[in-house]
Amino acid sequence: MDQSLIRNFCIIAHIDHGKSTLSDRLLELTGTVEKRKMKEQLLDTMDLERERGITIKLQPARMAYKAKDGVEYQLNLIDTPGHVDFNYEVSRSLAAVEGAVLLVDSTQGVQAQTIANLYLAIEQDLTIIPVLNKIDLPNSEVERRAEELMKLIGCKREEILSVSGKTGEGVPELLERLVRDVPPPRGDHSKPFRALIFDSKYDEYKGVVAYVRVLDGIVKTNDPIRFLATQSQGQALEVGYLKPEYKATGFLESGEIGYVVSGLKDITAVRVGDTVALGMPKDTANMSREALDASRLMLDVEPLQGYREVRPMVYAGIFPSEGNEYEHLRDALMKLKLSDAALQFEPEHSTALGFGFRCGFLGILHLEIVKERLEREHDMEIVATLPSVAYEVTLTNGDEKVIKSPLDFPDPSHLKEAREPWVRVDIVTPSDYLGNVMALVQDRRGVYKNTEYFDAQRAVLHYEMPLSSVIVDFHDKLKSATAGYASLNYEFAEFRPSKIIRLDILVAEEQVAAFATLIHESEAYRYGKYVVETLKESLPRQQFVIKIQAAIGSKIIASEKLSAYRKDVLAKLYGGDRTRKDKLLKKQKKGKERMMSMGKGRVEIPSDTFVKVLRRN
Ligand SMILES: Nc1nc2c(ncn2[C@@H]2O[C@H](COP(=O)(O)OP(=O)(O)O)[C@@H](O)[C@H]2O)c(=O)[nH]1
Ligand SMILES: [Mg+2]
Repeated sequence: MDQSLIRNFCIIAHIDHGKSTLSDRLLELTGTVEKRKMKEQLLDTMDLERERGITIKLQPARMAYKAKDGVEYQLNLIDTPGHVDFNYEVSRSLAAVEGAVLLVDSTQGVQAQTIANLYLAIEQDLTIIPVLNKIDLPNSEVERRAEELMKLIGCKREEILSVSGKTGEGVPELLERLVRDVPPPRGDHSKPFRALIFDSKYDEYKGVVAYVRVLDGIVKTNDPIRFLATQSQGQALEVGYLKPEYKATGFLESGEIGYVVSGLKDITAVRVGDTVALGMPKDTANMSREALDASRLMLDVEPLQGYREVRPMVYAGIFPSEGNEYEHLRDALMKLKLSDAALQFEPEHSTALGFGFRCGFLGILHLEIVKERLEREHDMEIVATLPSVAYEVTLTNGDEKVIKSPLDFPDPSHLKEAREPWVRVDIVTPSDYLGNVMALVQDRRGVYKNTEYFDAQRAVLHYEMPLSSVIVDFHDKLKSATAGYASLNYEFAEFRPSKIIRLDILVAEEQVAAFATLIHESEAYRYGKYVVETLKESLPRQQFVIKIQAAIGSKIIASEKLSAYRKDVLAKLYGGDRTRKDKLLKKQKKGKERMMSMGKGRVEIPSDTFVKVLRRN
C-alpha cells in the first residue's frame, strides 16, 4: 500500500466516554464488519470485557475507506482502554500511530483520564482530533464542553467535531477529518524490514502472534524473522491485519499495522517493545551469491526505541489452591503476560501457602482482572494475598532493599529507614464537592498542591498522596463523596521516608501469612480493627472459640472472639436418660478444652473470606 494512503490512529478517552461504541460506527460505516455480524462494542473481544462493559485490551482494526476525494484509504484504528490501570495499553498504542481521536462525553466533559491520555499523546507528538461524543443525549452540553476542550488543548472551536457513537451522527465528518489531518506514515520502503511489537498474544493454533507496526521495508509469508532484543529466530508463518479477526494478506509493508505469526512456541521469545526484523534463511547452501548478499543486507537494522519499563504499583502473592498446580500456574502467567505486558511476576515461597508467585500490577482492578483471567482462561484456582505497594528500606548495616512482600520486611531492630511510594494525584470534580474531596484526601495523608478551574463550576485538584492511600478503595470513596461526578488519575512521583510497620493477623493464634500487611503507623489500628471485624463476620464457626487478632510484633492491637457452634451430640439420642445426656455433653466439653488448651485449632480460611477482606468495603 502506498504510504500516502495510510492513516494510523487511536481513540483515547476517559472510561465510558464511548471509544468502543464510536469504533463500532467506524467499522460499520466503512463496511468493515457486515451489518448482521455487528454487535455493540465489537472490539471488546474478551468475554470479561463484554461482561464488565469495559475495555481492558488495546484492539487494532483495519478499515478501507473511500473518501470524498474519490480515493480509497487504509485506516488502521486502535481502540484503547480508559481505566488508569490499563494505561500501559494506551501508551503502547500511541507509539504505533500518527494521530489520536480525543473523545470527550459531552454530558460529562473533560475528566481525569482525558487529561492523562492527552498528555501521553502529546508526548508522542501525535496529531490530536478533539471530538465531543453523545450529542444525541438530552443533557449533552456541546458548547460548554467545547470551551473546556479549547482551554485544555488550545485548539479553535471549529476544530472540534461533534458526534454520536450511538446514532452515527457526525461520524462521516470524522472519517474525512482523519484522512485530512492525520499525517501519513513516513517509513522507508526500500530499507530492510523492521517493525515495532506493540502487543502479543498466545493463540492455541498459531502459537505466539506479534502485533506490529511496520516502520520500514516489507515482510512476506515464510520469511525468516528475528527478534532483536531476545535474539530469537522464527519464521513468519502468516502475516496480515486485524479486522478485528485475523486476515492473512501474504505481506505487510512500511506504514502498516498488522500481525506476524512468529512460528515460535517459546513464549519468552517475543517481547512487547522489541523490534522484529528479517533473519538469515536456514538453508543457505542452495542460495545464489546474489540472494545471499541480499539476505545479509537485510540483517543490518537499528533496533527501534522500545517502551519504558512499566512500574508496578501494587504487589500481591498468587498461589495455587492446590499445591501441585505450581507449574500450571507458571505456564498460565507466562501466557497471560504475552497479552498483558504490564504484568510482572517472580517465584515466591511461603510456609503457609507453598510455592507461588509475587506479582506486580498497575492497580487493584488490574489484579482482579488477572485473577479472573487465570481462573477463566486457564482454569486455575488461586489464592491471592493482600495487595501492597513496594517499599524501600535501608538496614542498620547500610544495605538497601526493595520490599515487595510483607514477609520480607526486616525486623524493626535492623531497620534504619523505610520509604514508601508517593504519587501525584489529579482529581476533576464539580466545585460543589471541593470540600468533600479535600476532607477525604486529608484523611489519607494527602498533601494539597493547587487547584485549576475549567470554569466556575468545575475544577482540577492537584495533590500528592502515598500510593497506599490511593490504590485500595480511594476511587470508590471519591465517587461516593461526589455523587459519582469526580474522576481520578495518578502517577508515580517518588519514594519518601515513612513510618512503616508490619501488621500480622492471627486466627486461632496462628499467623495467617496471606493477611500480613505493611502499613503506615497511623493507619494500623483502624485497619487492624477492620480486618478482625470482617473476619469475625465471614469466617465459618468451628467447634471451639476462635480468637481473631491483629498484632504489631508481639503487641495485640485488635481482638475479637468468634463463638463456637455446639455440635448437636444429642441428635442421635431418643428418649430421656438424663445421665447419658450429661455424659455426652461432658465429653464434648472436654474435647473442646483439650483443643483450647493447645491454644489453637487449625482453621481453614475459605477463599471467599479472603475476598471479603480484600475488598475492604
Ligand atoms: N446515548 C449515547 N450513548 C453512548 C454513546 N456512545 C457510547 N454510549 C454509551 O456509553 C457507554 C460506554 O460506551 P463504551 O463505548 O463502552 O465506552 P468506552 O469505555 O470509552 O469504550 C455504553 O453504555 C454506550 O452504549 C452515544 O453517542 N450516545
Ligand atoms: Mg471501550
